[in-house]
Amino acid sequence: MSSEPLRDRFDERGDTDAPSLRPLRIAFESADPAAVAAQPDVLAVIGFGRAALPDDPRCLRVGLEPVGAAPIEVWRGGGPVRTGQDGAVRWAGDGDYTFFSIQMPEDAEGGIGAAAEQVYRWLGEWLAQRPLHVLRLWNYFDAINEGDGDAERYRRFCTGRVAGMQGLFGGDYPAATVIGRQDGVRSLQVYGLAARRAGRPVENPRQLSAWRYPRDYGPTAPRFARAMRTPSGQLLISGTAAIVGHASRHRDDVTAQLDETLANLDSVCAAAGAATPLGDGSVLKVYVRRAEDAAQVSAGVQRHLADRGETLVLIGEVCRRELLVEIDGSHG
Ligand code: 3EB
Repeated sequence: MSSEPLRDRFDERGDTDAPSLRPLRIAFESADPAAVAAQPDVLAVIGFGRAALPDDPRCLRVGLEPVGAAPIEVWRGGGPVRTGQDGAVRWAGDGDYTFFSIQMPEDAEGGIGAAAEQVYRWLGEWLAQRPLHVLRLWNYFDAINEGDGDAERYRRFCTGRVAGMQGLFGGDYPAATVIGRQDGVRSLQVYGLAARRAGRPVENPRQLSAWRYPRDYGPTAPRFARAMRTPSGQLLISGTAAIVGHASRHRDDVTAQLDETLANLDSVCAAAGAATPLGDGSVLKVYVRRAEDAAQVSAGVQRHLADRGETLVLIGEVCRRELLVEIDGSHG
């Protein structure tokens, strides 16, 4: 057990008029995870599929299969980084930014809903002790579309998440991703980025805000912002798919879904007032439901980015069965 020094606790709370933080550096790197984790400015090393990672609060293996050789995702702060574990929460922070993660096995009783509730309750308790503002959350679990109607695992996850969140974020939800793994491991993985100052949530004018989704999509609407502008001006973009308004578009047509997804990404960048279009300075994760779509989707994304930016393609299941592709990432 460890905790932040008092100096950090009494640091100013998020104040958008105050000078901004330095940007977090996010990149995909092809390097030995242990060597990277040993570098003093590294906040997070995220590996995918069968990656072997050191047992360290900065390191997290996500059981999503990469397409082709998988790089690691590396976050670098201003260093030096301190690490610790408080109960179920593992963290690494440099005073400006904190990477945190929680993994929770789904026990037989409550399953995914109870796991989500518990994880978000723990997260809330941990945050209550710290002057941190959550900017971004990722949620990964197995078999997201299993179960019919309101019994679908994603819908049960959404209900448990809201129960556990309680008043956690007020109305300013972090940007988020929820993607299903295909690894058969019944364990919920939640990780995120918090900062010493608050960010500014951004909505997408092409999409209904998720917390306003109608009942058709489940008893508990998901609560997340379409993107978060960080205190340094970077844009952290939520999982984005071929949804316009609240409706899924282009059923059974992965090419058209990709184009709609890219239009949504461009739209959220514009809404955030991004200085440059998607491309330079973009680091994107592309989730495809079917491995056979990977090459075509990857090529389509590269074309849209004019071969700039960095992309990683992963096999992942989107929370609505008809959706074949989703993209998240950072810009700037
Ligand atoms: C969507 O736009 C697609 O439940 O937190 C994307 C990002 C999606 C986050 C969440 C769900 C979530 O509704 C799915």
